[in-house]
Order: sequence, then C-alpha cells, then structure tokens
Amino acid sequence: MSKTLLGKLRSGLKKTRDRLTSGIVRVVTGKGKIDEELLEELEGTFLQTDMGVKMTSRLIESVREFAKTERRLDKDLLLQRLERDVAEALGPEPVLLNVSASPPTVILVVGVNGTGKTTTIAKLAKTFAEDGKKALVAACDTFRAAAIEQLAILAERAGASIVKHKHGADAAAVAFDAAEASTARGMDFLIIDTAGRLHTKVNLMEEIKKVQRVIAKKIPGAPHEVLLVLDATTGQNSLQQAKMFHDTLGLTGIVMAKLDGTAKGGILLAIRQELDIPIKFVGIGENLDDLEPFVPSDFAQALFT
Ligand SMILES: Nc1nc2c(ncn2[C@@H]2O[C@H](COP(=O)(O)OP(=O)(O)OP(=O)(O)O)[C@@H](O)[C@H]2O)c(=O)[nH]1
Ligand SMILES: [Mg+2]
Repeated sequence: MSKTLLGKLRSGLKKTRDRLTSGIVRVVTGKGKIDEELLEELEGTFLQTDMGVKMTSRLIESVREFAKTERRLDKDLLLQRLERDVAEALGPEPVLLNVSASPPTVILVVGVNGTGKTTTIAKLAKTFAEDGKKALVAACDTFRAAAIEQLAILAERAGASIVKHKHGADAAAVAFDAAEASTARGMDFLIIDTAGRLHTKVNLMEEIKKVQRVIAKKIPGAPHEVLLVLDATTGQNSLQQAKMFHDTLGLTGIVMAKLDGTAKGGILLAIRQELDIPIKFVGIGENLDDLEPFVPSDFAQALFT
C-alpha cells in the first residue's frame, strides 16, 4: 500500500491504536520483566479494544513465549512481535471483489440499521467510477422515508446512475428493474442498497432473500458479492449479526465501517478469529474517499506503529 493510504488508515485507526499501543507501553514502561501481574494488565488492555477472548489469549500466549526468549523487556521488540501476531491472525489477503467475467458484477449490501450501508455503496461506486467503470445503484431501501433521496444524492456525487421507485414500493421490484437496466445499459457494476433490518426479524430477512432470488434469475451467478456492513462502534453484538446474516444469505464478505469512530476497533480481530467470512473493506470516515481495501499486514502496521 502506498504511503498516503497507510497514512489514512493510520489516522482512521488512531483511537484504537491509542488505546492498544499506548496501553501496552503504559503497562510495560518501567518494568524489567514479564510477570503474571504484567500479563494480567496486558490482558485487560487487549480486551478493552474489543478484540475478544480468543485473540487476547493468543496474544498473551505469544507474550509468554517472548518472555522465555528475551531476557530484557524491550517494548519495541514486544510491539513488533504483537504486530506480527496480529497480521498472522488476520490471515491472508482476501480477494476483494469477485468480479464477474460477464458484467455486470452484482453487489448486494446488507446490514442492520444505520451501520453505514448506503455510505459504503457510494464509496464503492466512487472507486469504480475512478477506475473508469460504469456503476448503477439500486434503491431497494424503499422502507425508510429519506433513503431513496439519500442514495440519489450520494450516487450523483459518486458518479453512478440510479434506479429507484417510490417510497414504500416492493424492494424486489426495484431489484428487478435495476437488473434489467444494468444489463441493457452495459453497466460494469450493479450495487444494491437495502433497508437496515434486524438480523432477528425473520420476515425482513425473507425480503432480502427475495431480492437475492430476483437478481439471480435475471443475471446468472448474481449476486456475486453479498457484503454485510458492520458498525465498528457496536462491539460484540456484531458477531451475532454476522452469524445470522451469513446463515440466511451466505455472505461473501464484511465491510467494517466507522473504525475511525471507536477505540474498540479490535472487534475486527474478534470477527476474524470467530468467523470464516473475509473482511474486504474498512470504512474510516464519512467522506466518499474513506473506504480502504482490507490488507491484513497494513492493518496490523497501522494498529501498532
Ligand atoms: N465516522 C464514520 N461515519 C460513517 C462511516 N460510514 C458511515 N458513516 C456514517 O454513519 C451514518 C449512517 O450511514 P448510512 O450509510 O446512512 O447507514 P445505513 O446503514 O445505510 O443506514 P440505514 O439505511 O438507515 O439502515 C451516516 O451519518 C454516515 O455518514 C465511517 O466509516 N466512518
Ligand atoms: Mg441506508
């Protein structure tokens, strides 16, 4: 990743880095060796970032190993080691988008209320436009009163076209028209906005399944991506959200939005440890440029240095 992108990621992760790295430094400063008390304090620091019990145990184990081989407690060496551990735990770089050999590539975007779906769609549309690709967004959130207008404004700013019906229309009907329009107009991407819904509401989950079916019928292989947008400030409940959306829809990826707004960005590590769903993008601000591809090594680096 280029310096500027890493710099942006660094500023996006500032709150979490402050809590994590400054926390670690505070715990180890002035200490000569790693003992049980120090490990306990480190454990507390890790947990405070919402990285979860599994990830925390993994890191504490590594610090124990570190204590065995390093006679002196060097904080820089320790931070380096933890950064490496985190990069390792995050796994290989994901395939960012499963791009269809015969366009359009269809991306269905789902999630609970207010997580950042519509903003993420505009951010994606903008990166496509900057790549010289044609994107169309489908206003399938026909439920919230201002949703269609919000998407229309953002789409215009992002350089994407839009297919919309009236407020209260059938979401699947909008999806149908958007699928047709995107094929007819030779779009490279079709991105489908959906209404925020609780993962526990069966009838609302059925509604997205219907959208999914309509799209699959019109465009072979679609949707090529089903992205769940999570709000990083939500904490551990996002694990439950991810599980339930995955069970119903078969997610292909997660977008972790609003990482800039929280010191608990460790939730991304918890998600990686607990679920086998790739994290594909991270949202680090409200502007349309504030979406970054998720690169594990860069994320680890931005978290520690
Ligand atoms: N700081 C920050 N704010 C974000 C980010 N992504 C989205 N937001 C803000 O979060 C709020 C909700 O964003 P939306 O995109 O409307 O969320 P949504 O999931 O579409 O919401 P509903 O359609 O109502 O379910 C807006 O104020 C966005 O500007 C991000 O990465 N960082
Ligand atoms: Mg929305």
